[in-house]
Formats: sequence, structure tokens, C-alpha cells
Amino acid sequence: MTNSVLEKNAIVRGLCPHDCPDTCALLTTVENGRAVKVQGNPDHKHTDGVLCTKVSRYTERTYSPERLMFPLKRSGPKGSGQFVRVSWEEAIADIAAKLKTIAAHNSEAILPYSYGGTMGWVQSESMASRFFHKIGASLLDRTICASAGGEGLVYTLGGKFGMQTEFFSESKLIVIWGSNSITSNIHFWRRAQEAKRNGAKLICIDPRHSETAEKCHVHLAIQPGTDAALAFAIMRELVVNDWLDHDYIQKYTLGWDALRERAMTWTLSRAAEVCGIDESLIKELAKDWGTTKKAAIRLNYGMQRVKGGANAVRAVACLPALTGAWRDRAGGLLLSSSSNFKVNKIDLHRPDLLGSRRPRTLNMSTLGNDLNHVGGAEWGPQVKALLVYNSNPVAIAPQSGKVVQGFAREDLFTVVMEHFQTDTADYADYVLPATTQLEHWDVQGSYGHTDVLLNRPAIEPVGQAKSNSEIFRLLAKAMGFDEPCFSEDDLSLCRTAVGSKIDFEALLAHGFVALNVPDAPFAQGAFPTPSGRCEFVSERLAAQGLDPLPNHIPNYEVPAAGDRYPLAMISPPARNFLNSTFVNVESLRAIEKEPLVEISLIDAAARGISTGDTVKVFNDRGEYHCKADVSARARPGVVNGLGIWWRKMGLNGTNVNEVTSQLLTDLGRAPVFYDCQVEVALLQKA
Ligand SMILES: Nc1nc2c(c(=O)[nH]1)N[C@H]1C(S)=C(S)[C@@H](COP(=O)(O)OP(=O)(O)OC[C@H]3O[C@@H](n4cnc5c(=O)[nH]c(N)nc54)[C@H](O)[C@@H]3O)O[C@H]1N2
Ligand SMILES: Nc1nc2c(c(=O)[nH]1)N[C@H]1C(S)=C(S)[C@@H](COP(=O)(O)OP(=O)(O)OC[C@H]3O[C@@H](n4cnc5c(=O)[nH]c(N)nc54)[C@H](O)[C@@H]3O)O[C@H]1N2
Ligand SMILES: [Mo]
Repeated sequence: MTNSVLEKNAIVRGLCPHDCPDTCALLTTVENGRAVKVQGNPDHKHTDGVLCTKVSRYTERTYSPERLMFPLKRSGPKGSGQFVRVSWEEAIADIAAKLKTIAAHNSEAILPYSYGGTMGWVQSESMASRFFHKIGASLLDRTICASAGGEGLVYTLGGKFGMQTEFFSESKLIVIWGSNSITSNIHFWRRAQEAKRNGAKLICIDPRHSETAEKCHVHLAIQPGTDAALAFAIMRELVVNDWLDHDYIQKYTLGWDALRERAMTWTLSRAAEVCGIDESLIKELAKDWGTTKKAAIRLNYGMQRVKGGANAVRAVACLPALTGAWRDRAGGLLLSSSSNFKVNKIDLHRPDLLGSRRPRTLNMSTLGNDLNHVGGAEWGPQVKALLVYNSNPVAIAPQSGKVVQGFAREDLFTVVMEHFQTDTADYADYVLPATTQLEHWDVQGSYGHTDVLLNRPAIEPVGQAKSNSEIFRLLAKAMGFDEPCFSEDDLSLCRTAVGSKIDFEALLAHGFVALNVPDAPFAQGAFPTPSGRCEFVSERLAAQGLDPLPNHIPNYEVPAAGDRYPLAMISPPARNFLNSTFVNVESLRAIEKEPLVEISLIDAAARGISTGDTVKVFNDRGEYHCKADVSARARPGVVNGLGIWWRKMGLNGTNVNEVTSQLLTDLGRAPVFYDCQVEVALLQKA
């Protein structure tokens, strides 16, 4: 249902749908109906003709011999990975019959589970939302990634807005805060390099001596979850040395007196102690921030995966207003640009199909608890059917032991729509083959820039794959849903998604359209907060009985002397994987080699561990076996378990999430992957 005739030989304009701030424009070369090359579109300024290693190997992934080709039905015990091939007709009819039976009893026993496999507006929540709304299924709180930081921005700046990524190339100081840009934001890194060549100073704040930290002038290797303490100490230095823009503060901010009072309690020595770094580094950072014109912060989500993640973002987001950095287009801060996009959700998702029903919402980061119904009757009905698309929860959700226990329930009916036989697909009752970006229509914005991009299909679906939207159309039909919205095709869904404010004809013609956004959004205040100011103090938080000011909120799991689990573990992305996607692409896995944990020389020596040894990383939640890499990338007291490997490729069939917890952040109901204490022990010498 694509409304398009595919050309056998063509160069087709598309977009990269992966969960990454860069959202590249793609050009796919098709020869004899086969995609032979995927490249970055040189005409798109943010892509500039360059792709990351992962996506430039997209044809390898698309035509992988491991690609799922047909619908599969479970034939062995749950989790055994034993399936038989069935027809689409049989699969759709049986799934619809099962869902009808469950819905007749209690529609909230049905739960969708999806996230960032494909960020496109059509292949993520368009037809799927309509389908689940019509059923009255439980709603899913899609907060596994960015919602703590997102809330932090909303309460401070008024939305997910910030600097335009291209103007970082004009900055004179760039603070790369909680981001390994070389890994996760390569097109921003090009801007930072340009700035560096023009004399900018680059400072990285990251517990790990990452690939990016290595290339910056200064690296502050702080203890995980201590970013707010650092931000407050910078504020205090700004006050003490009078590096403030009093005019900007007076005209465009709210609550400075209260914030200053809190900041004054953060002496250099207090912050240095909490952050585990030298006072002189904080002093230098504060001076650079306070005295450089065109000073910019590239904040990323790595620093908000801890208990106080949202408050930390709030504290950091106050810094540009204090020095008036927003006055220049090359100054300010960027965490996310996504509030610029106004997706037409009312028509796309059709919440009206719920009628007067108000189903409960389950948090995707507590899936382990949800599936095991630990809340009992108070949580409503036990989940009886789970439909997974665009996600691999068995690998990526925290505390996998609980997640696996839930998926293994014989009375849970699970459908997984996938490209590959992932850890999650192993637990399915039905596995349905889905199309990749080269095979379907979509349209999408970005969280790193402000262009809307269109994706045209380049090739016919591989095997019997169908797009997510087509699968939900078929299911809707089989369920007897006859509203016209269930037969809207994908190209029409693209039009519906962008609404009337974007010129869809221009998208069809060029493949991308830039939104009209100001160069320096907050040069004259105009923050989209209730007060119109940058809100150091938030009435909205006060009204919820919460602290109206940002604060340093220590981690749930703070290292203390004599603890059984003395090491803090963070699990940031490996460069050649995207969360758990691409782990099965052989040429990429060859670069990452095998699951490992980076450990400092001092922590390794104390445990008799050398590089290449097999170790176990463990706490009360479980244990994860991998190789040790004794490395200067790890600071003492912190180990880095790079993610996110498929469990079945792990040495003991687990991955880093075996030890992470299901606790949630201060605001935004987000997970705390990097707030996790462990011990590491030697299992076997290399
Ligand atoms: N290649 C690749 N690119 C990706 C991804 C991927 O998996 N692989 N993931 C994508 C996704 S889903 C997202 S959400 C984005 C952003 O993803 P992010 O999670 O922001 O990823 P990074 O920028 O790689 O890493 C964040 C950095 O934060 C550091 N960090 C960890 N804890 C703390 C802390 O407490 N404080 C500070 N200051 N730093 C900390 C980590 O060591 C890491 O270097 O990237 C996307 N891009
Ligand atoms: N320990 C630890 N855990 C983490 C993180 C961490 O830093 N540390 N990061 C967290 C973050 S930031 C995020 S965003 C989540 C990401 O978690 P997920 O959103 O689950 O991302 P992926 O692991 O990439 O899995 C996406 C799956 O969707 C499939 N897919 C892609 N496109 C399509 C499609 O069009 N249709 C269908 N049906 N399937 C498709 C892919 O094949 C892939 O298996 O993980 C989180 N988990
Ligand atoms: Mo993410």
C-alpha cells in the first residue's frame, strides 16, 4: 500500500530513521531492483554527504541472510527460539482472534511496547496508535530515553528548544556535557571540529575518558550523577567573580535570588569532593564559561540516566542565562530541538477512538515489574497480550532478569514485529517480518536539527516483510474495525503527520524542508515558559509540591566505603551499535569484538584482573559475564559496560541490563541505567 511504482534503477531519497540526533538524509542507489549503496545526501546541510559507519553498511543489514522473511509461530517452549513458518493469513487471523478474546474480558490486559527502532512518524505510532486506541489497550509511557532531561528543559526553558546545531561551528567555547559526540552525534562533532580549528576551546564532562573526551582540550571525569553539583559550583564562581550578565538576568530570568542562595552553598571544595575531581578543573571551567563570548553547551542524554537526572539538566540549563550566552547565535545550549516539530498527533494517532475510556498507563522502563504484575490488583489487570514493534525490550529494558521472567510466562501472548530474531523475538508466540527504511514510506523530524525529512521506499519489501503500519491495517481489518482511518495508506499517513504547516509537495520534490526557526531563539528572552522567562524557580513544580529550584539529588546507589558493591557502572553506547540494533551485523560486531567492561588500572589491580580476563559484573539483581579491558577510559571507582549487546551473544547469556535497576528519575518517569552499583570479580585468566 505504498502508492508508488518502484523504479528498477534509480537513486532514491530517504532518511535515516534511527534514534540519533543527526537524522541524516539518505541517497539509495538501486540497480535492477536491488539497493547497492546507501550514502549521505550532499545537498542536505546537516548530513553533508557523510554517514556513520553503521548506516553506510545498511545494505548489509537489509539483505542479511538472517533477515526475517516470513511470519513465524512458536513451536517450542517460550524463549526456546523454536518456530515454524506460517502464512500471513493464518498469523493475522489467529492474532486477531486472541486479541478479541482478551479484549472482551478486559482491553487493558493488552499492552503495546515500542520505542526507537524507527523514529518515523508513520512507522512508529500512526496506525499502531489508532489500533490500540480503538481496542482501549493500556497506554505505554514511552519514557525510556529522554524524558528526565526533556522535563528538565520544559521546566527551565519552556520546551525542548535550543541552539541551532550549525552555529556551534562559530562558538569559541564548547562544553560537551554527557555526550560522546563522536559516537552518538557525529555531525555535531564536525561542527565542533570546525570551531576548534578556528580557535575554540573544547571541554568534555563525562565519567568516561571517551573517544570524544580524548580529543577535547580539557576533560572533567566526574563521578556519575554529580552534574548538578558541578553546575552549582560554576554558578558560585560566576557570582564570586562577577562574570554575570546582570541585564540579561534581570530582564529575562525568574528566581535568581533563590538560585544564587543555593549556588552559594556549593564551594569549589564541596563540589570537587562530590564530583571526585580537582578543584582547579572546576575553577578553570567556570572562568572559561564566565569570560568567553560565544560559549555553548552541547548537553546530551547520557547525564540524565540517574536519579537526579532532570534536576541536573535544570541546573545546567540555567548557565547560559546567567552569562547572557543566549544573546549570540553561537552561544547557549542544545539538548534537544524536538519541540520545534508540531506533529499532527490528533489526526495521526486518533485519540478520539478511545471514546470515553481512559486506560491505565504502564511505564516501559518497569516492564519487568509490569509483566510480573508485582503491583497486584491495584495495577489493574495482569498483562495478557504484548505487541512489540520498533524495540528489543529483553535486551534494552532495565533489570533483564525480571523482564525475561515476565516474557517467559506461558499465559502471556506475545507478538514481535522485527527485522531479526532478537532476544525479544525469541520469546514471541508470533514473529512478524517488518520492512526496513529502504522498503517503506515515512516522514520524520529530528532532535538534533530542525528539518523535516521524507523517506521514499527504494526497493520492494524483502521476503514477505510488511511495514508496521500495514501489519496494523491488516490486524484492524481482521478485528472488524471499519472506520475509514484504518485503510489510510502510508503516503497519505505521511501527509496527515506533517499537517498543513509544512509544504508536502516540497518534501516530495526535495526530500527535506527546513523549519523556520530563529537563529538565536532566546537572545531577547521569549522563553516559552508560563512567565516568558528562563525559570530558575518554577511555579509549576511548586504547584506539584516539588522543589521549585534545581538541586543536586544524589544517586540512589551512591558508592560508600565498605560497600558490597563499591563500583559505579555506566553503560553508554558502543560506537558501532545503536542501542541493540546492528549488534548482529557481522562487520560492525567485528569492530566491537565482544562484550566487555572497562575498568581502571587501580580497580583492576585490586582484583587481580588484567585485560582479556573473563570477569563477572554483579550485584543483588544479577550477574553479567564479559571480558575485562583495563583501560584509562575508566576512572577509578567507575566501570564502563559498553552496550547494548544481545543477551544471546553474551558469555553467560546476559548483558549489562542484568544488573541495572527499575527505579525511576526525579522527574519524567525515566530509567536510571547509569545509577547502578556493582562489584567486578575475576572468573578466568586470559
Ligand atoms: N553510535 C551510537 N549512536 C547513538 C546511540 C547508540 O547507541 N550508538 N544511541 C542513540 C540514542 S538512543 C540516544 S538517546 C542518543 C544520546 O545518547 P547518549 O546516551 O547521550 O549517548 P552518548 O552521547 O554516546 O553518551 C553519553 C555519554 O554520557 C556519559 N555519562 C554517563 N553518565 C554520566 C553522568 O552522570 N554525567 C555525565 N556528564 N556524563 C555521563 C557516558 O560516559 C557517555 O560518554 O544517541 C543516539 N546515538
Ligand atoms: N544499559 C543501558 N540500557 C539502555 C541504554 C543505555 O544507555 N544503557 N539506552 C536506552 C536508550 S537511550 C534507549 S532509546 C533504548 C532503546 O531501545 P530500543 O528502542 O528498543 O532500541 P533498539 O535496541 O535499537 O531496538 C530497536 C529494534 O527495532 C527494530 N526495528 C527497527 N526498525 C523497525 C521497523 O520499521 N519495524 C519494526 N517492527 N522493527 C524495527 C530493530 O531491528 C531493533 O531490534 O535503550 C535503552 N537501554
Ligand atoms: Mo535513547
